[in-house]
Amino acid sequence: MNSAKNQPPLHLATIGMGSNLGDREATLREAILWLGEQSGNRLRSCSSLYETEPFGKADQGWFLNCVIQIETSRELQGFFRVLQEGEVRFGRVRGERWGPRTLDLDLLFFDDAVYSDAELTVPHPGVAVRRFVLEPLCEVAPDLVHPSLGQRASSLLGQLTESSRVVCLGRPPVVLNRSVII
Ligand code: A4P
Ligand code: MG
Repeated sequence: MNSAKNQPPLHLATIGMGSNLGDREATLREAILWLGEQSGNRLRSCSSLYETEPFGKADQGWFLNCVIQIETSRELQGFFRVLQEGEVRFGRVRGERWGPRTLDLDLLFFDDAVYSDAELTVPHPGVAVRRFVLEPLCEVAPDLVHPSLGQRASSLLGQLTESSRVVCLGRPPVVLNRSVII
């Protein structure tokens, strides 16, 4: 039997999810369940679904977005590889930048890591300027402090001037089983 002190340390990953192709809600739901089932991972929180106007490239369908948090014993790089695998698994076809996609998984935060290489930048550079990220983020973690800006998610949303339309649908893509969430 493992004692607590033999467990690898847990990290908290915050992920922005988006879809604007196919059965958007089913894709988000299945991807969330899959991420939570991967070894070392446990789903901790999940925002409502948000129907959002496309940002950056207007001539495409509206997105469904949400933000989830996963506790993980994986390190940053290993966790990011799982996200990339999830994008492939759920049918993401890489096309034009900011263009339509069945599933986009953006690693918004990983604890308070500040990191950048050719593949990965954390916090995600778009966090502070995107309403489709900040609204669901504030639902699950309004007090989360952006490690390089030093401001809470709720403050970033309060200061946001970006005004694309974001409609909360009032229901999450998955219902958390509270009995397994500490
Ligand atoms: N990458 C670096 N850091 C990260 C990170 N923290 N999380 C790299 C995820 N990926 C990261 O991403 C391009 C590269 O970013 C990858 O190779 C990865 O290694 P991509 O997903 O291939 O390309 P992309 O998504 O088309 O471009 P980009 O600039 O990442 O776009 P975003 O930021 O993902 O935005 N409007 C609404 N309403 N809702 C949306 O969800 N999404 C986008 C895409 C545009 N407009 C949107 C939405
Ligand atoms: Mg992306």
